[in-house]
Amino acid sequence: MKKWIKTLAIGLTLPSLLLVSACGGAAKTDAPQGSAGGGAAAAKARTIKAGIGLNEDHPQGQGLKKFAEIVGEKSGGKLKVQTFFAAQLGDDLKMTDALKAGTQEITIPSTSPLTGMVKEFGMFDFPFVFDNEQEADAVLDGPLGQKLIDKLPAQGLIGLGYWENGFRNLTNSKRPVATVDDFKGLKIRTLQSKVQLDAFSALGANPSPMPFSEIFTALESKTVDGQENPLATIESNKFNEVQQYLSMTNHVYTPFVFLVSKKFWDQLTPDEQKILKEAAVEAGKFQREKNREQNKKSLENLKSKGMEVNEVTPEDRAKMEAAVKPVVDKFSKELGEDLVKEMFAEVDKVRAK
Ligand code: TK8
Repeated sequence: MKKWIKTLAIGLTLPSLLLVSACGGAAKTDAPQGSAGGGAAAAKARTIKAGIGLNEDHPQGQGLKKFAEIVGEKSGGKLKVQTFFAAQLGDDLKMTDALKAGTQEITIPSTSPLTGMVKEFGMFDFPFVFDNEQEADAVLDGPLGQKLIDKLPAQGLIGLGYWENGFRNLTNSKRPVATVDDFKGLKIRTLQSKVQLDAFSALGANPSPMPFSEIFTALESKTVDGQENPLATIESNKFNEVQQYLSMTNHVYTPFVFLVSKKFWDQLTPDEQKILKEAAVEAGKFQREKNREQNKKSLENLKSKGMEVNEVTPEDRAKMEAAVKPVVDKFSKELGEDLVKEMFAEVDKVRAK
């Protein structure tokens, strides 16, 4: 039985953390097989650091807590998930890099900032691909979603499935945005993704990519005029306090991808891997439901908090779609036309039902 260094999860300095990871990944103990929780076994529980960018009360935070609960139950306390919220461990990219280094075990970023590692995730930044969550679920939980997950191990990452960030809507402090012309000159914070950058430029806006945790300050200081995120995120991060206008553009559906450090994953037994996989899938179903419920509530809450909400007519949505089509065509070639075709074919299958 491999001898494992037992580490204190709190208070380790980086050098000693690197020492641990150099010795073969995250701290691992050989808790006696089949031991129930409590007593010596609990003291030997392996701690798994899981961090996300959104708040504890956001559906992503609720999903992570559900994941931790399921893992604790299924492992009889031998696997203990330590949860960190609101970018306490850094933004999506920083946490993903920590997984690759083996100094953090789990994070659940949006796919967009990962396009520097798996460029094909950029397809999920194409505007107006999905009309509803059912179409998104079919693509993400189907063969195409798996093909992109299969590209993660080469990046030192294991993907256990997709959770839901959701349909993104534009907020800004200048004016209602209902037509393509209304985007003109607006400084909009975007995700760190070339597709998003080009799409907002094509709409006439001035895109400014930045990590999520910098958005509120950028809006408050008017460094940018607006941002775009799902309604639950807009509410739970209080963007309504610094944004007057909410446009129901629903312009992109962004997934979250559930990531595990490959350095850590490869140290786990098959049973432990099975527990994490099952828990990620079960908590993912819970999280999607919570997200959909919350988005409905958040729209009403944001209105009651004083945001001026405007819809986008189908005609104006069609004009926005036409404006970004050259961007979709350009990146379809760059990302792989076969994969893009497969995504649209999956969507058509759902629509044909
Ligand atoms: C949170 C981010 C956020 C995303 C963004 O970590 O950056 O705007 O929508 O949900 O992943």
